[in-house]
Amino acid sequence: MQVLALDIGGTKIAAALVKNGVVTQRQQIVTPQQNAVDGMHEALAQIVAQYQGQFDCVAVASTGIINNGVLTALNPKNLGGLAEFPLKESIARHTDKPIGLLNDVQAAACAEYKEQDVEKIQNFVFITVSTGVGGGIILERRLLTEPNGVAGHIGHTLADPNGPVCGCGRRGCVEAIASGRAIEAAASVWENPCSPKEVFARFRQQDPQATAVVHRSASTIANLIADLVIGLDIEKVVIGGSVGLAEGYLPLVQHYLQQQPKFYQCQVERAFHGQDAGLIGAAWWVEQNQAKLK
Ligand code: ADP
Ligand code: BMX
Ligand code: ZN
Repeated sequence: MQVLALDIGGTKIAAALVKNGVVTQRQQIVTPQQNAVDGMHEALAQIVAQYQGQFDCVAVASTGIINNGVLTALNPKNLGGLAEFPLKESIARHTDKPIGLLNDVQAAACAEYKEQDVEKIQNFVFITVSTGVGGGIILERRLLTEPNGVAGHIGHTLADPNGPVCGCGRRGCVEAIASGRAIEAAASVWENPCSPKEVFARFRQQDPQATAVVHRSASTIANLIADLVIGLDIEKVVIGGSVGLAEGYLPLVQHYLQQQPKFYQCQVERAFHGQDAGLIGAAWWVEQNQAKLK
């Protein structure tokens, strides 16, 4: 089956054709931030038009809580203020093929879990450190999506009760400290402000300010992993997203996790599929779940 896969993140929208896990005709655009609702409708219309006649179904991995085809942002600030969006209906205006949708990180978790030795690993989490921080949780070899699509929103667990207020309204979420947007906010008030990409470049040159911010993010993610391991008996964690995949980040997360007592530790690896995990996972998940497409 030829699947048109979309991966909608807070920073970028990727689209491609996926067949048997192979990605072709991949393209990427910037996620609309101004006039977010109209911008999203237009972006989806353009993407579907470009692949018209080449796919049997559509698989969408999207940031936000995805339930009954509707995207509800837990953190609307990640999507230019867009709080609720009729994702399925917007795409269905341009195609009569079946459309399946799930959260972006839940999708990526499927793709990455498929690469594991599933005989050995039954409890698995994929974490993205990207615009936000998200998770996809696989327990007893099954992805958690029911009943409301909320499972895996681990970026909104508590990291620091005195930390910054998160875009979701809660104070001190992991996302408010560790995400790309959190790094961007920290670096925006420096004497010499810069982007998260540049923060990492400075961190690799041992700049103290950049080092502190990157360490704070990585240690926060390590604590999150420790909580998941002790709460859910997670055997392995895979990390993706542009921050998660940035050179030097994963070793730091591993370093901080190794400082925890033994029962809190697990194997932590980099995403095998890199930036394509969401696309591949969405296509796979939709093929597996055609009967109960959300
Ligand atoms: P999305 O959230 O749309 O899935 P990404 O995974 O690319 O997209 O994450 C976007 C976040 O990562 C942004 O905050 C951006 O500033 C940051 N970022 C992008 N490239 C890099 C990089 N090379 N190193 C560190 N951070 C990066
Ligand atoms: C946020 C939340 C999650 C999402 C995660 C990573 C919104 C809009 N998104 O915690 O649903 O999975 O970010 O998303 O509330 P990304 O855009 O960083 O890939
Ligand atoms: Zn939050």
